[in-house]
Amino acid sequence: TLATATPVAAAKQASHDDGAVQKHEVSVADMHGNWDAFRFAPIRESQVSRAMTRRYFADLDAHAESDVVIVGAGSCGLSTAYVLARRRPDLRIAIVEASVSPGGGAWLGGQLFSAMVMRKPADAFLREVGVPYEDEGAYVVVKHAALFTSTLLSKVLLMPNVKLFNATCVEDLITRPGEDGDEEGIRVAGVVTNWTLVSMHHDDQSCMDPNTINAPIVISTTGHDGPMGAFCVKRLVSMQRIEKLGGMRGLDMNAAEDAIVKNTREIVPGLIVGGMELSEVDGANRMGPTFGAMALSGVKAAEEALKVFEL
Ligand code: AHZ
Repeated sequence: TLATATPVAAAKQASHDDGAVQKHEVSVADMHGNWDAFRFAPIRESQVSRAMTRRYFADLDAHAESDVVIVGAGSCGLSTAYVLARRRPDLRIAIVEASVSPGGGAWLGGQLFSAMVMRKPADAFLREVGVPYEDEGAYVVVKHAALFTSTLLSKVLLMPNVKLFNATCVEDLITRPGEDGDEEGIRVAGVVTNWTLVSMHHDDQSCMDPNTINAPIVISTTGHDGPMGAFCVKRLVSMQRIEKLGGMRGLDMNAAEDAIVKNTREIVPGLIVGGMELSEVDGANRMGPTFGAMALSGVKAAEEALKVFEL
């Protein structure tokens, strides 16, 4: 008929047919020695586009109102997400990561070396996540930092209550007036986001307005200062909510790791800060390539957020 000859009708027919093809499951073993007969299940290009865009826009829609936004998917942000999402599967958690690749600085142990060191008692976190290590007494060693990051990342991504928006950056905070007559104060009530490639071009393109996510709790783990790092605390300074940053101090592994975990806290109502972003607020030392404080700062940041939901 004329109707089935139109491109749209043909596309509908193709997607109907594909549904039938997908029901037949083969094993990899079935393919051995059978390559002449090999072919992929047929597909129409629009199906690929729709499979991605439908899910992405449904996720954007659902997470426009989130319970928690985690800014930055480095070792601290991913550890935070793991603990929070496991403890409270009912919370809707959005992770916003500026880079295409989540993981921050935790794909290598330090410099260009692959092993990752964690001082005890952070080995407890590795056991909980299921990352193997060698015990060296006061510290443990994961044979490749990428094993830590990929294992943690895969567990976080499998959780149904977590959505990672990568290649997306937080470019501002949503704020509300402070409570109970605190005229100077503010409460953080969510984040302003944009695709990172768009954020990078605000200077040479005309207005490309951002998106928003409302959430009662934002956990910022954007790392120490750098091109993108320490984003949320730098914004608190520019909006005159904190006077100035302490500035990250020199390297002292012993002082730095204890301080980062102990100081992980709600800096202004609605904004919890963890990981190396904190060193910029407090003027804490850096620790270099030892990652226990990042994992346990994440555990504490999650716990701080849980207090709010358990009120
Ligand atoms: O891309 C950043 C990285 O993946 C991301 N990020 C930064 N600004 C962002 C923004 N919006 C969205 N505006 C943003 N994402 O945040 C992530 C930070 O990860 P990281 O590994 O840099 O920080 P961390 O605190 O999780 O781990 C720090 C690891 C370090 S640094 C250090 C030292 O310098 O001595 N030692 C350790 C263990």
